[in-house]
Amino acid sequence: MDSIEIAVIIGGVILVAFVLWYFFGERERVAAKVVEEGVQEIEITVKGGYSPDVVVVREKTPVRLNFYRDETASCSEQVVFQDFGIVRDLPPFKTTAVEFTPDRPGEFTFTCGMSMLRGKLIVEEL
Ligand SMILES: [Cu+2]
Repeated sequence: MDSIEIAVIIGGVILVAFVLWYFFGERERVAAKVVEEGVQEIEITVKGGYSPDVVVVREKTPVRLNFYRDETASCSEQVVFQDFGIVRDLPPFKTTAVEFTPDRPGEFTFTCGMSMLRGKLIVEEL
């Protein structure tokens, strides 16, 4: 085997690993990114569920969750953060920002208006 063959084999292995990860890998637990003004921001797609459905943020730091509702199914027309007293309408095919500052660490569920779709907000201690 010369080095080109080895490189091709290694490339193939990496490609297969990527495809397996892409289609079957765990995709939960996405940490929000901290943008300039110190806001933790993340995009969440709403389509028969929330993607990602586990979002990790830090406490006592403003959070902006941008929900993009990619459907008209009435199930997802509201998002509810019961622990934080937040209810928001999500117009279809639009991004709706939900902003608040988590005041305590813990795991908090967010749901649609009927509690059918579920996601989890993990608030980590500072
Ligand atoms: Cu629902």
